[in-house]
Amino acid sequence: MALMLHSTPERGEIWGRIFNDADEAFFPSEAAVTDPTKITHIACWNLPADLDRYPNLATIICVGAGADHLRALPDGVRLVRTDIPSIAEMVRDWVVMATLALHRDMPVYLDQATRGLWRGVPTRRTRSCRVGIMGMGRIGALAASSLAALGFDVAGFSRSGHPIEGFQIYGADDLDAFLARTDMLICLLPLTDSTRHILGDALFARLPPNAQLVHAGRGAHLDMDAVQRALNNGQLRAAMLDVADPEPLPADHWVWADPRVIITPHVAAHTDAEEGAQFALQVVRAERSGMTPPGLVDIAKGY
Ligand code: NDP
Ligand code: OXD
Repeated sequence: MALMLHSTPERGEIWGRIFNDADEAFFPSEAAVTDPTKITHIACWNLPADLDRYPNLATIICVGAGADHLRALPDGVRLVRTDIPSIAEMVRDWVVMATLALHRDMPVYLDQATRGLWRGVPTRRTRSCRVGIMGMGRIGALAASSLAALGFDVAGFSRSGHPIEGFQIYGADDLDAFLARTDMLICLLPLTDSTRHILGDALFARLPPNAQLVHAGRGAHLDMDAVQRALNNGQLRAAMLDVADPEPLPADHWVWADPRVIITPHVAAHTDAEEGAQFALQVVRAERSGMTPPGLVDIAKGY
């Protein structure tokens, strides 16, 4: 087995050291591969241009936690997403920051700051805010615990509705009930055929008026025009987004000028190079011993 990394030279150097220490075959770039038949694993965010070059390719390892953009692979090639604690922890941190920022009216204060306006709005306790997390996987469950520890009234929504101790979990059939009790909607879903554009008019209309949106999933979960409509008709009070449609967001997009939206440029998490390499090593070794690799994507489910 041999792994090729399709990334930056800096990451190639770090991965090279870790694979070398572990005595596993490693190529830091496409240019370093002289015999493509050796390559069984490719680790990347975006696929190399010509996968046909690698006739013995068995597994693509996405270096991020969401692998939606890599699902169309040649028959028989497996897809693994990087499932490491630091990614989940970084997104959890961003979500806690965003939830507190909206709960404590930061969009209002950031806007007032541009006009030198010193004026307070009423402050509410966290326990009066019903948080609803769409996507109670690795990241959603971690965010739920942290927000609950801050006093927020947290519930979750997942495809299966499988129970998570300490939280009321709504399943796919209970979306209406979940939305009706949600003042602060947090989206941490994977992007699949069933979740594309889920954050649209129909969903916003089922939230209580003046709800708020925190979104760190994928840009294509959003119908951006519907977000603007919901802000204008009072369905949404404010939103904090880490992802957008499209990315990068054009400089003349309405979002930049709207004080009700705070946006960061898809930075909730970055994959630590060392942890990413250690994870890829685990994948290679699990597959060599005939075990299911960690982070294996179920292509039929879409995540
Ligand atoms: P997981 O696969 O661990 O969890 C996904 C969750 O979503 C599960 O609870 C799953 O339900 C639920 N789900 C999937 N489809 C549906 C659906 N149609 N309806 C309702 N619930 C659904 O993913 P992670 O927690 O690791 O990551 C979630 C996403 O976060 C990633 O896919 C990526 O898009 C995004 N992300 C963003 C980052 C950023 O920097 N902004 C960084 C990392 C990730 P069930 O439990 O029943 O399977
Ligand atoms: C990821 C991301 O999926 O950075 O890890 O979005």
